[in-house]
Amino acid sequence: MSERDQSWLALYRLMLVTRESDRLIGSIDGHWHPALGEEAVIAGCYHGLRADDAVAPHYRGMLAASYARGADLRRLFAGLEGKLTSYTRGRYRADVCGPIEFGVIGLYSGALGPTLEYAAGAALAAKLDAKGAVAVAVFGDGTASRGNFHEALNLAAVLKLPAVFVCQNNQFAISTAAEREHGGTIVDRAPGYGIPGVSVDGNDVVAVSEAVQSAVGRARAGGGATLIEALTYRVGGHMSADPATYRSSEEVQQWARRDPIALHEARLASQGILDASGAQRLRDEVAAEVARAMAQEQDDPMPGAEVLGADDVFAEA
Ligand SMILES: Cc1ncc(C[n+]2csc(CCOP(=O)(O)OP(=O)(O)O)c2C)c(N)n1
Repeated sequence: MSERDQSWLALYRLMLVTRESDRLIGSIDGHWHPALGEEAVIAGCYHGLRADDAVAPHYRGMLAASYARGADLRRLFAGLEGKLTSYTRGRYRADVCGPIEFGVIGLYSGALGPTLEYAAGAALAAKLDAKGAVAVAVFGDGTASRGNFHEALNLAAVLKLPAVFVCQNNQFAISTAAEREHGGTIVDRAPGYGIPGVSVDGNDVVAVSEAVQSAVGRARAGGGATLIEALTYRVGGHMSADPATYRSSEEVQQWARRDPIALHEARLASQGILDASGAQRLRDEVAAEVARAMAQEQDDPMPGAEVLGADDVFAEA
């Protein structure tokens, strides 16, 4: 199988893990933030990076990003419930904070925006290290209206940092539609910083992956930062318990018809890479993997007071 075909299959699998985890968690947790319809942006951003690259994922997709970086699904699920077996030993939520040992930067304060600046900092560290590592920051369209966006992109442009900024534009910030969030488009801001801006179909996983990989290659080669806007749509609610009555069902249906997983399945089939029965096999395999991880985590213990009060949350100076 060619390298391209392997990569397309890996993208497909990652989208399936994202959706199946979402489905299972969302069925028991009304506060979960599902990424239904946005899987192509998530898979396309985190596939194909180096182990020494840093990522600062959008919170909607944090768990899948952590998985893509090599984190264990059972331990990630344990992090949703504050279990001892989670990466932070029950001391931070895995839905907003991925494991730093896999180069995943989290929303440590819970505020949206600072992760763009953390990513710029990681890119500066990578530049000083001079080993070709990059930082990829992914953020929502609502987050792009925060001042952090400007500060991070300005710094990355001025210092020619190896950074890739990807707007996971799902066209909503909770109940506020994109046209009431910001004027113009996100990508049109790139020339203002003197960096390239790339607009991509966020429901086409191959298009997203190619755009990210091209920007990553440019950053590795010393070419500096890129801003990518991946336009998609949040088919689910802001949270799994959100009925999302602030938009028409016609609009939702229109986007649901461009389902990123179905689109990629059709491509894999038409290129002779994976037929319908192969796709079903992979779906079953992923569903079993996700269900097994969730079942195993249910038996994991909670941390005791000695763990919750421990001071190993600080790095050695
Ligand atoms: C600084 C800050 N303001 C407000 C919030 C509350 N909040 C949580 S999610 C969210 C919507 C963010 O929209 P967007 O960046 O487009 O991401 P999406 O939820 O659409 O994926 C808001 C306002 C927050 N976490 N941080």
